[in-house]
Amino acid sequence: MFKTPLCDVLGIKYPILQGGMAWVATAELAAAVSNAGGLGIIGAGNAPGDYVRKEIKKVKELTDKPFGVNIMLLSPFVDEVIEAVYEERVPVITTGAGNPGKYIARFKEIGTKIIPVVPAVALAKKMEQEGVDAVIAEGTESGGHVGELTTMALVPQVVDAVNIPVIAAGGMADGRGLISALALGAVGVQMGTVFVCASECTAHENYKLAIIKAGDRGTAVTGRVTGHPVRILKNKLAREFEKLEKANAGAEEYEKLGVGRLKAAVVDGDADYGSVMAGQISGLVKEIKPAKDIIENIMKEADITLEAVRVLAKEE
Ligand code: TUI
Repeated sequence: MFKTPLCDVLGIKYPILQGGMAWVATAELAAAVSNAGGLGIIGAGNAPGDYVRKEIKKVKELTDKPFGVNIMLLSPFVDEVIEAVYEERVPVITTGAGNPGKYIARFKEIGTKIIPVVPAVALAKKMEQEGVDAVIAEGTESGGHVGELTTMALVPQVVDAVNIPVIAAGGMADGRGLISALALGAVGVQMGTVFVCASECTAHENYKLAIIKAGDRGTAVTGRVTGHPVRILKNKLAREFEKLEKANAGAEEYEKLGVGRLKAAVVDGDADYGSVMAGQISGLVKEIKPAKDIIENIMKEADITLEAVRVLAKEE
């Protein structure tokens, strides 16, 4: 098993971050991933500051390893979440769905590592200028809120554009994915979908089973017209979104259809009319197992893949 420079930057054993998925990435999952040698991340999503503070305290009880909090910048509670994360001296912050520029200086003062998700080169360069520690280049293969570029196209372009560590995300769930990310110049990966199916993940079993049942064409991107495109598993809700699209509906109608749907999927297990956010790699996720097994399998397979690539690319 190997490590990369990212492991030293974050104080972790393996170069694997767990995506900070709203409702899904609770303290239990984050602690399990951190205890297994990756970086577990609590997803603040749209939760209020007090909820996030409690989750942070819970993680601190469950692990003595580094962990992170993902701040979803579209949240109405973003300022109180920032406050909670600051006061609790969370070691690593990732951000999603926007530009975290105005928060960076304050976190740098206290040594918090700040790692924004970027969907394009321009934002990556801007973030580097503002002093972030690394960026996560997330391709459109991801679940949830997505950009336009694929991981394959985005990661090497971001790697060439910045001089800070780049973490690849989107479309990876195993050791082959990890090695391909390193080949593109990334120093690690962030994976989400595969960790939904960790035993320690508190998401409803129906959510996990829907991912396990999904094949390669099992996801669709909804709500492009709203400016917040979201990848979910194809289900009855996805078909309703599709109808809105065909009817040229306005952003308000998407909003109305989507409100509360992620919680319905994750907490109540409504896999039909819930928003089952998941990535295109869902077809590769076949079982529910402990986070430690997921991570160790990825690392073992990565070693095997490296060797296989060497054999395949042997000089004549
Ligand atoms: O954030 C995510 N994935 C998410 S957030 C989320 S909660 C949500 N629910 C409904 C609608 C919207 C959000 C579910 N999944 N991934 C990271 C990510 N960030 N993907 C894309 C971006 C992004 C997009 C634009 C980051 C920055 C950005 O910049 C805009 C700007 O201001 O420059």
